[in-house]
Amino acid sequence: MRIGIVCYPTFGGSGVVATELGMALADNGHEVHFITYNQPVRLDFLSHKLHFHQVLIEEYPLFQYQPYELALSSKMVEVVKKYHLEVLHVHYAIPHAYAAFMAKQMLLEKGINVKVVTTLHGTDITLVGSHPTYKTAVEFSINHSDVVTAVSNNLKETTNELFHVNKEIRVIYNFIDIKKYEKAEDDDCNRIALAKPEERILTHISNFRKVKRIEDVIKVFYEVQKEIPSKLLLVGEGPERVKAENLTKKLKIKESVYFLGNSTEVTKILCYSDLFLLPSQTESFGLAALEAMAAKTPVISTNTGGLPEVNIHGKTGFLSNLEDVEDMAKNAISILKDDQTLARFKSNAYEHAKKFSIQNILPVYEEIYKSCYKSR
Ligand code: GMT
Repeated sequence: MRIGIVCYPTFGGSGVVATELGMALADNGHEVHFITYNQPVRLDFLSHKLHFHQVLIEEYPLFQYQPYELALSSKMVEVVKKYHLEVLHVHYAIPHAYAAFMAKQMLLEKGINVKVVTTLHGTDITLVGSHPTYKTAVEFSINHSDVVTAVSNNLKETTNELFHVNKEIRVIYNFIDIKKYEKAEDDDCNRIALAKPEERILTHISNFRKVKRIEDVIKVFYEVQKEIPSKLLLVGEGPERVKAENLTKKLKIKESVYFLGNSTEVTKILCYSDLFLLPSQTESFGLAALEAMAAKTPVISTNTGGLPEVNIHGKTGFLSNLEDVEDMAKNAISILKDDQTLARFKSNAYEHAKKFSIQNILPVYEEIYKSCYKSR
């Protein structure tokens, strides 16, 4: 099929999922067209099956805010017409679902019936989408999508609680390509550069926004390193980074914490890791936790949002109440304290991650696209 994918091209989970999905669809013989303002960070190659169309914004002094939705919907119309796309799959409702609705209307006027699939990712519903500023338009665009999917049962329930949704939301879990993690382990998993052999490595990866509670990551690590020699790797960039750095200075653990910035080499970093920390205020799914598990890294997380659907308490890691740093630290120590326990959790995490393999998820999206195509 010929599919357009609209997403944020950044390191955020929704962009990563959209990009990995697009690449897997192209591998499976579909023609995929990414439509966004930059080449997605994980899109490392283009081919005759994998295209990228940049949405350019014309700056004009009258505009205090540049009208991205207008430029995006015009680009969608152009690409659908030129490449005869059958489906537009938009990731993250704001403003992609709204722009897709506009594109669809413009195309209908020309006798072209493109179908719109909207995937809800989390903050487009929980933190941003339900805000009165956006709520009306988000609800409208969800209700006018041909198919709506959510990345966890929890996100589906939350969407139904916060909005008047008049259609069934299908839950399709996020996924990983397990082979990439196996390859990283074979290739370059050389942890010696980061920690001494007797030290454990704890990792956190995120966009360093408030919702991630980076200070809790540092506080948990602070408790752990008192009992177990260890290092903390912090991957990502964002507004909370400076606060995090200051806290490491205050707690006098600066030398044991490495801020690695944004990275496209997440699989390599994860293969060094013994434990992943995700104490978020909420996560619709927690793709970073799943990626960690695919790299045989157990997870200490909160029990908020969709996290209990990904991290299984006592098996792949542990879940704690929000802000309960003490419990998280206690659980972390219980996993890291001896090699046997750590090996058991690592193996459980990996086995559980396999259930979210792209091989299981891709056919579900393909079936949705096909049903859209048939109903044109
Ligand atoms: O976590 C973020 O702030 C980024 C955000 C995004 O839209 O890229 O992530 C959301 O979508 C991911 C992919 O579906 C989920 O794994 C994350 O849990 C979700 N983030 C939140 O719900 C806070």
